[in-house]
Amino acid sequence: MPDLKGALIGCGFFAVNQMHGWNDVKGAAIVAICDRDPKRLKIVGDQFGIVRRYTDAAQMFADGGFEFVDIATTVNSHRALVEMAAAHRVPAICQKPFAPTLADAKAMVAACAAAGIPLMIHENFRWQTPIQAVRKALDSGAIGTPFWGRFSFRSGYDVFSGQPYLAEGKRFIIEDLGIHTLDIARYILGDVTALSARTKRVNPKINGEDVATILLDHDSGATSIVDVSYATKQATEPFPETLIEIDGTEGSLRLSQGYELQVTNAGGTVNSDVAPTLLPWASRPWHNIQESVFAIQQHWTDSLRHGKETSTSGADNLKTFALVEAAYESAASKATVDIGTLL
Ligand code: NAD
Ligand code: 89V
Repeated sequence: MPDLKGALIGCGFFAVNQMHGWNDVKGAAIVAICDRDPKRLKIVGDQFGIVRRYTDAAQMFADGGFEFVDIATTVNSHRALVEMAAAHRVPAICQKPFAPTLADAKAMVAACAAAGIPLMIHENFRWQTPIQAVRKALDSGAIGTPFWGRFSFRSGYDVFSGQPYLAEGKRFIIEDLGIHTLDIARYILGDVTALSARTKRVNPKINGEDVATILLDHDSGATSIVDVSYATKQATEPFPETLIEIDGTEGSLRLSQGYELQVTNAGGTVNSDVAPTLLPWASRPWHNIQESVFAIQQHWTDSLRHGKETSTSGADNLKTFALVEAAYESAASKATVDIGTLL
């Protein structure tokens, strides 16, 4: 079967990882790129040898010749670009965060459903090797039924030099990074019924919150904590590792710094190394994220070829995005938010 032809919109900081990922994916290839900034268009076009280049997404869609689009722009353009894809009946991947508001995200899901095209949110953290290893350990029944969890991302890494817009928005860590951690909590312990949150801004040079602590009630009856910080200076910087603790009826599981997974039950304790692969184009410490970019893009390609729903479809990701909205609402009101009222 020939490769699926794709087009990519947004040739910025993160898209370079996506372009490397597409080079490695079996069954798809990028044939056209678009960025409204001609400098970024040239840098990425030259680096990856893409001849078809556009500064206007509408023109690229009008010219066509591709079977899916990968939207790698920042959040404010997501709705217009996904709706453009829907209008042209082109299956779409959209980077996280889904949209500026839950109402926009719902409209995007509705537009794609009406057009009959798949929509996947590029929510890649659940595709990281260590997170997949945690999922597998739970699926094996090694710790019985989980009743408590903690999903923790605490770092002092300077994310602002690569992504200066992160310092500018009124919202920061929940919308940008907590969104991944909340998605991991859903992926590991299931959907969430209610949530309460507290936030803080520690770094005086940014506009949004850089610390958040979120308490989640899961459908299953489990309780979990999602705690995220970009204001935490430690002896060994863990960026970009998500650390996980799960207690179950038959044992417990700990994913600790250095990508070590420990599973304990009546049979004893098993330690394993669940470190991500350092792909040839990747660089530490980003390799954990970079490998998951390749993984989610391969998943998209396989799903599109076989007509299957993706793990992080638009419909699925509404349930993660609702947790983001709920966390901001709860932090402002100090009340617990019922997730069902948002969906
Ligand atoms: P960036 O600002 O470096 O790049 C965005 C690019 O999109 C820019 O070059 C800009 O000119 C272009 N662009 C914006 N609107 C456009 C439009 N309408 N048409 C054509 N081009 C347009 O941003 P970034 O850091 O690469 O982030 C992009 C997205 O990736 C964000 O949503 C961010 O949250 C997400 N991101 C995801 C991960 C992850 O692991 N999933 C990591 C980093 C960033
Ligand atoms: O993954 C992300 O969305 C990135 C970072 C890891 C820096 O938060 O923006």
